[in-house]
Order: sequence, then structure tokens, then C-alpha cells
Amino acid sequence: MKFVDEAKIYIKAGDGGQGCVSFRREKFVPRGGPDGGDGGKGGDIIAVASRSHRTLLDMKFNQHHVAKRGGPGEGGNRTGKNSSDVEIIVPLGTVIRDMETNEILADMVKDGQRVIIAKGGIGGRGNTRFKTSTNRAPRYAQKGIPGEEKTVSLELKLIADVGIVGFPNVGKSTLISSISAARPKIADYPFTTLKPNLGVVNFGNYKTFVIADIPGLIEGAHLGAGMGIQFLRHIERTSILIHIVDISKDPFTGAWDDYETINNELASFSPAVREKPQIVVINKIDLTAAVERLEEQIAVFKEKGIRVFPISAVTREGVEELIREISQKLDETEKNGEGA
Ligand SMILES: Nc1nc2c(ncn2[C@@H]2O[C@H](COP(=O)(O)OP(=O)(O)OP(=O)(O)O)[C@@H](O)[C@H]2O)c(=O)[nH]1
Ligand SMILES: [Mg+2]
Repeated sequence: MKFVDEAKIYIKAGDGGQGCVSFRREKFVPRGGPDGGDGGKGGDIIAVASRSHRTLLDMKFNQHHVAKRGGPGEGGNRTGKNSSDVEIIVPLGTVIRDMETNEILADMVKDGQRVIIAKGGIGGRGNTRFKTSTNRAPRYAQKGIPGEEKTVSLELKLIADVGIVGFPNVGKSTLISSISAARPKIADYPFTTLKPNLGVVNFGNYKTFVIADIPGLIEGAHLGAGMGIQFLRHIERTSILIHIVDISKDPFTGAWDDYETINNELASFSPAVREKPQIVVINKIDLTAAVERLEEQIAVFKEKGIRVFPISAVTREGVEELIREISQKLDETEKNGEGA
């Protein structure tokens, strides 16, 4: 599941330091030879992938990234200092392109991955290097090589952490719109959602996760009923699923039945998807029909050892607890090394 966030930045690696022209001046050495050292290397611009960065927002506020020039060479054949590299930390899933050539410079897919996206120039050679048998006292040295300079685009292809599954009309899109800035179409009929929607959920001061709302599933979806199950591939890489059931509907056959039906469809699509950790949510608890059934329906799940989160996606009752549970589950899966 992809969600695109973009930024454009200017990067300039450090130029190489100037080579030095210098001659030895020592007592008792009347005509000292050349001893100008080479310039140091300019700093590289390095992209670093980080799973704890979730957006390119930083890049929007900070569009110029310039590394320092290498230090100049010095007499006594001292090489100039290499300048330190400048790191640009980007979220996992960022693709970096040279805007002039459209060439992909880096595809940041692994946490901690480092790619040099602009190379610092090497230092110019000092005059020592130009000494030959015919020119024992060269009076010139090289300038450093300029550092690479480019304008690059960053494009973040977010990978959803959380997928929402359930029958049509249970309130999947309503939930994503109540917890993120996503504004999918919501309506009181089945199959309102025809393609996946992604939302970014912020909670606490710095934590975020990406949640995907996909079209509803029905019995026989794996045989092509309703919208089919092809949309499930959009949640194949999520770490956890939110499984929503609606107990307000009429006729009502029991939340457990619905839950099992959806799980069977998930299993038909892929056992791995079926095995993802699920958070079971009973939605629409603001409606009278739901209130009347709530206790008994929760009890059915409880008997099977499954905790249920009753919410109203409309009034937001129970939604905070749900978000907390999602973040906790995500932390757990991250610790276990699961997930995307
Ligand atoms: N009263 C009440 N209505 C809700 C709640 N959540 C969703 N609804 C309503 O239920 C209907 C379906 O909501 P959607 O969010 O479109 O449902 P969905 O699961 O995305 O449906 P599909 O996209 O068709 O699969 C809409 O009329 C919503 O306003 C809720 O918590 N309480
Ligand atoms: Mg929908």
C-alpha cells in the first residue's frame, strides 16, 4: 500500500581542499624542496534510512544541505583535514532521484541503510606531488575537485502498518477519517470504498503510524463475490489488522459469525494474512441496537479468549483506547522483528 509524500531539496557536497604550494625552510638546508601537502576531501552528503522517521516534513523545512570544503594542504607535507559528511535522515521507503536526470540515486528500504547521494570532491594535490627531475621546485598546486551539487526529489512510499478489514458498511472508512487526515467517501451502503485509502495517525508527541482502509469483504470474496479479495494485497505488508464488526445491523446473526466469515476469506487469500495479529473492534456502539447486544457479544469473544474494543467511530467513544492498543501492538511486533 503506497502513500506518497514528497519533497525537493538542494544538496551540495564539500569541495576538495586546495593543495598547498610550500618549500622547506630549514636551517642548513639552503634550497629546500617542495613540501606543500594535498587538500583534504570535502564532506559527502549521505542519505540514511530510519524507521523512526515517518514523514518528509523535516525536508520541507530544511531544503539546503551543504557539506564543508576539505581543509587546505599545508607546508611540511601536511594533508588538509577531510570535512565531515552531512547526513540526511529519511523515512524508510524514500526514493531519492536526481531531478535533472531523473535517475534514482537511492531507494531507502532498510533501516540504517546509508547511500552517498552527493560525493565530496577530493583535495587538490600539493606542490610536492609535482616535483620531477626537471622541475624540482614546482610553484603550483591543484585546486580541490568541486563537490557534487544537485537538486533531488524525495518521494516517500509509505508502507501501511495497520490494515482495516471487515464487512462492507461496518465503518472502516469512518474510523480512518476519525483518526487521521484521510477523507475517504463514507456512505450508508455497501462497497462505498472502491480503492484503498491511507491515513497517517499521530499520537503522543512523536509517534505515528500508517493505517490502510480497504474495500469491504463478504462471504465468497475469494471466489470473486463483491469486490473480491485482490485488495488484500495492499495489507499484506502491514504488521497488524483491525477487524471491525458491526453489531447494530438488522438482521443480525452474531458478531462471531461475521468475524469467522471474514477470517476465512483472509485465510483463503493468504495464511500469512490470516495469522497477522488482529485487534477486534465492535463499532457503532452509539446506536441503540448495538447497545442492547453489546454485553452478550463481547462475552462471546471473551469466552474464546479474545479481547474486544467497543467503539463509536462517529462519536469517538473508545477510539483513544483503540489507538493506544494499536500503538502497543505495533511496538510488540516491532520488537519481535515482524512487520514490514
Ligand atoms: N451511528 C454510527 N454510524 C456509523 C459509525 N461508523 C460508521 N457509521 C455509518 O455507517 C455507514 C458506513 O460507514 P463507512 O465508513 O462508509 O463503512 P465502510 O466499512 O467503509 O464501508 P465500505 O467502504 O462500503 O466497505 C455510514 O453511513 C457511516 O456514517 C458509528 O460509529 N456510529
Ligand atoms: Mg469504506
